[in-house]
Amino acid sequence: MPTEPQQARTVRLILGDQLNAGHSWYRQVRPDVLYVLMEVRSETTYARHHVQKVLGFFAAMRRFAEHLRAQGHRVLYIHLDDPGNTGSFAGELERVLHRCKAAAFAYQLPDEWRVDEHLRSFAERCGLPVEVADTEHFLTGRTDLADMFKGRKQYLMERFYRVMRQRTGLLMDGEAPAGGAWNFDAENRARPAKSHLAPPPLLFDHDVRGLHQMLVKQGVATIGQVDPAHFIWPLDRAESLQLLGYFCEHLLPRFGMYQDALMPGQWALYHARLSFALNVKLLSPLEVCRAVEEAWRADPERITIAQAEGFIRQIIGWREYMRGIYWARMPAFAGLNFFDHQRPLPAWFWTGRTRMACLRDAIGQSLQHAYAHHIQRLMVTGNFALLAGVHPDQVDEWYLGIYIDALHWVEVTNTRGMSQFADGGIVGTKPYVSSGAYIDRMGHHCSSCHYDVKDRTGERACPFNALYWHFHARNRDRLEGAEARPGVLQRMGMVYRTWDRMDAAARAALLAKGDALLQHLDEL
Ligand code: FAD
Ligand code: DLZ
Ligand code: SF4
Repeated sequence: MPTEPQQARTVRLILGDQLNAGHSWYRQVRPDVLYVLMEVRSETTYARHHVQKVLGFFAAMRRFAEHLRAQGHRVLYIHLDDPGNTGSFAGELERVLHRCKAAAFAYQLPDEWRVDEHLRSFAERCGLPVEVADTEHFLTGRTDLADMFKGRKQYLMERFYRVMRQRTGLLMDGEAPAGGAWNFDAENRARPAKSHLAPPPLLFDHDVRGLHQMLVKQGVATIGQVDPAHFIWPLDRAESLQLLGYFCEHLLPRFGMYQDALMPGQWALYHARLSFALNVKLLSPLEVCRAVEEAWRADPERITIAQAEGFIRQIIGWREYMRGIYWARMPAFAGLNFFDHQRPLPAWFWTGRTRMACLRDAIGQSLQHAYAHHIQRLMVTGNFALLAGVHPDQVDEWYLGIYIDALHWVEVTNTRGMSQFADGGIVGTKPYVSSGAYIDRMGHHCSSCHYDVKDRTGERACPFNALYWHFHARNRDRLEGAEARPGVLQRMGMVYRTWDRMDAAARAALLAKGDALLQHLDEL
């Protein structure tokens, strides 16, 4: 332990994703309370994280500790390389409580099931009175979604979202949705011209070389690249607010319109890149949505309702909804494998070395920046992994490690649920899969790809094409059969009608091509 023993009546633990300066804990400076933040080995090893993710968490935690100290709070910060660091939350807590002769222990509800279990079991055996506080971050409680849909088969996101709009008053004109509709998705999702250039992403410029050296010295195994002299992610609240301001000013005007676009080399397009700041709670979801609503109300000509609504839906809709699914369905959710997929992830997911231009770009930038935008995650990497029949454990492992914003509650629900349909239709009503035509329609990778997006079975045929049909053919029983939910069945009908109308030779050629691709996934 780094400092002299500090006696404290109460020890309050702050986890790495609980950097919420607005929490009621900090309203009063209390000399009898010691706040503890800890860098521990268990958190650097539960997934093979991107190096920028570990740097981002540790650097933001360190800044938060400084912020609390500057406010007059007593803070103990445990570094990963402190002598005797036991490497786990429970191990360090035991030492701290003992050294401080603490009379009580408090923590905020963790967002991850794994950490929740770990701390609950520690709390039960620590022999002290324990207080568990809310994080005061989310707009819904852990069980709100489950309560709302009690007795129903499906959790309908659109219904949940409307309730959230009413509850928060966001984009509401009295009882009615602003602009006369709840959802303006139909106006979104355009393809930019090939020459279109989005404003450059706002990058910070932190020198985290000392921290990086420490990780290397400690042998923390990571993936991805970093320039530690110029670390780009926001590390405190002021920077997070700056990123939010930049988004509202420069990106929001076209956010919805180009939300699904895929542009070679433009790694963030009109996306906010606020997920890290939100997930570690440097920003609150409500303040982000309010800023966006304010920007729209101030200049509705430049920022149309479709842009603001499209963005706010992601946060008070999808983000809260995924959290609700997580707490309704964990721990079983993390083991679901509806299609019984068993293949390993192609090795090039870890290097980006593939001839498929869309995947090379999405994976390459993920390794370079610890970030890909939603449609790359869903319709490029996720789409490919699902069509290729990769085991969802391997898909989850990749997504949980590679993104700076990856925390289990929002990673597993998006990956196993929305993207891999391994939940059989809890999150979505049909698998998010597409052939190459969709990727071509939404962007400009295909024209410079080794493969031909228009070809389905030739030597250079775009692999997405045959794999798309192979996926539907091999999973027909599951998708149409008794196991499938009614909503799934309805939505799959059109695909199977098209398949059935193809002549037998075309179907056979697609299946043969699909088989061949599946046998050589590593060579694509
Ligand atoms: P923007 O596109 O600008 O959206 C704004 C905000 O909306 C995001 O910051 C995020 O907080 C929220 N949001 C948007 N879509 C979702 C969604 N589907 N679920 C939850 N919140 C959403 N998001 C994570 O935060 N962590 C993850 O580990 C994660 N893993 C994903 C894995 C897969 C396979 C997929 C398909 C999506 C995943 N997402 C995850 C959701 C989404 O892709 C990211 O939140 C988004 O790309 C973050 O970038 P951004 O801040 O620029 O988002
Ligand atoms: C992601 C992460 C990492 C890499 N390291 C730490 C850490 O050392 N200490 C810590 O408190 N939190 C860390 N985190 C975040 C946690 O793994 C975890 O995801 C959340 O705290 C769960 O709510
Ligand atoms: Fe991706 Fe296929 Fe287009 Fe190549 S041709 S960029 S693999 S969709």
